[in-house]
Amino acid sequence: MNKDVIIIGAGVAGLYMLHTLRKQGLDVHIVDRAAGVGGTWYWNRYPGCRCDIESLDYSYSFDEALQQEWKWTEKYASQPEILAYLEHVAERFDLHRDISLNTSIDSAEFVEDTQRWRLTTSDERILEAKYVVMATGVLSAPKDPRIEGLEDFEGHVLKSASWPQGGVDFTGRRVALIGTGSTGIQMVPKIAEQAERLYVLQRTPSFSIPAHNRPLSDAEQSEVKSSYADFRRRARSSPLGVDTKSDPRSAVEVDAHTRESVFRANYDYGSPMRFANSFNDIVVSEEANAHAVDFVAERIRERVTDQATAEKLIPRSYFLATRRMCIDTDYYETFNQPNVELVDLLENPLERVDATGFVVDGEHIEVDDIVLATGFDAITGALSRIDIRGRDGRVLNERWADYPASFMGVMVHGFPNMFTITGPLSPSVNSNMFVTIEQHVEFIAGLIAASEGQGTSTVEVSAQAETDWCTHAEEVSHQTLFPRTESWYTGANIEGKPRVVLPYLGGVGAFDKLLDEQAENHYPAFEFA
Ligand code: N01
Repeated sequence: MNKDVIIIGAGVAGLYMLHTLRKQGLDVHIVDRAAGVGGTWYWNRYPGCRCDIESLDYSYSFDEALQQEWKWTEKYASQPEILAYLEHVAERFDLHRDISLNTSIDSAEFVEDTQRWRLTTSDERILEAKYVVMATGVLSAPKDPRIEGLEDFEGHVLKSASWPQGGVDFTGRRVALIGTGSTGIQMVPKIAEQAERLYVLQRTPSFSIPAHNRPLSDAEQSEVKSSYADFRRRARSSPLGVDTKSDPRSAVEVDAHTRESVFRANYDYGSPMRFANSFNDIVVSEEANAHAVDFVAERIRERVTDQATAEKLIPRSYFLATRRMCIDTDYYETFNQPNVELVDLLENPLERVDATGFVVDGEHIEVDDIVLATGFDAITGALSRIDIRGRDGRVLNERWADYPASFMGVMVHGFPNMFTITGPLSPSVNSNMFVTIEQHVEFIAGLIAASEGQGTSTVEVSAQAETDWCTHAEEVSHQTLFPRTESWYTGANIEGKPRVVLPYLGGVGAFDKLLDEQAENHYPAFEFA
């Protein structure tokens, strides 16, 4: 196969990239290791899986007819509904004819002689293209949790990010669930509905607030759709890519009554982004953050009957919202059920798994199934699993061994004609991903058009522009509490990964302006050769 552009990944990013570049008259093809389109939403089909960004926000804005015609059923869409939406998009824009599924890329090499990329699939086929776009996802490389004895377990080991297609029936089964991030928190109530006994093995607790998920009325949808373009514009110029206003006041400066009522209103609305933006200093001031922590801790105590369990469920080792804040449906209440038990691994670490169960504090507990909700090697993980070699044999994994340098998450110096969608140091996971994916896709399409318009062989970000961006992203992150938290945002969940705040924290709106400035000024950060 020899193409103008090969895109790796048929998720939200890859599908829009294909559609956009095809409209520019380019010969484009997507490869994806999955058997269907949808990316993250193809793989993550575990019980309770749904989005934590509201449906009317979490969708493409690029096509007016699409956004008018598609009807969401709930405030927060479930995984099957989002997958159906992405499948609809692939059909509607006739994308399938340029997608190869069940195709995994092992390596990608920039060949100096031809100035083209040479990709090798896992079944040793060669694909070539002038440009390659990595639409490989930010939460698509599951972490290996390295649990002693897991390979000896004779029951089922189920992984959230590769859940069996037909679902799993836990009726009458004893289940151990490991991991209490967004994924674990969504699964716990669902598994507890069926399981005879559910052990929730928690190392670090999460902050979670009720989602208050509900059906979306026709009237609500019509209201947004009556001026959808304006709604999208506001989202794109907002800090997090959603059309919500943040309170301009400091949590420390308002009086206690005001503080409580602002927190209460956002908590009752049920949106982690709104709650984390209750005041302008929640993620920059320790004191402001402590007020938010106190408010949520009190709610956890109200929701859990057994107060010893409640105390274990309250996070104490990091600042609220510097790890992804969760939303839930009855997560804490599930611990009031007699068939559910919290196992606090901070108090008593998981000693090992064996053929029939797990051992904690010297006690062996028998289970039939182990569910892993242990997270991802985020943002750089999917790229590091491909052997990527750029100019002069530069290896991306070596380049990123100490620091994941990138210009705005879109390109790495030394890797000409290779683009990354929502790569490191772009807003990515700290935003509404649909918005920041659209930003990047449109920017890359413009850059490729500029390159093709000039008849150049390669386009590459300059070393200086990349260094300047990394410095800026670091400076911004150090104005916040994020670098002081151990999380997947900072690479701390993966052994040996450099500690860097991976998402850019300067805001989606500011980021959009900077991308526009590049385009308006003929891409000063890039060298065309
Ligand atoms: O992963 P996580 P996730 N032994 O990394 C624990 C998005 N998402 O899949 O922190 C025991 O947050 C680990 O404990 P610790 C969203 O952006 C969104 O839940 O390492 N425990 C932690 O508790 C989210 O943030 C939605 O101490 C081990 C958990 O596993 C991101 O995906 C839904 C362990 C991993 O939590 C990732 O969420 C789902 C071990 N060896 C996901 N290794 C929505 O939109 C890890 N853990 C709602």
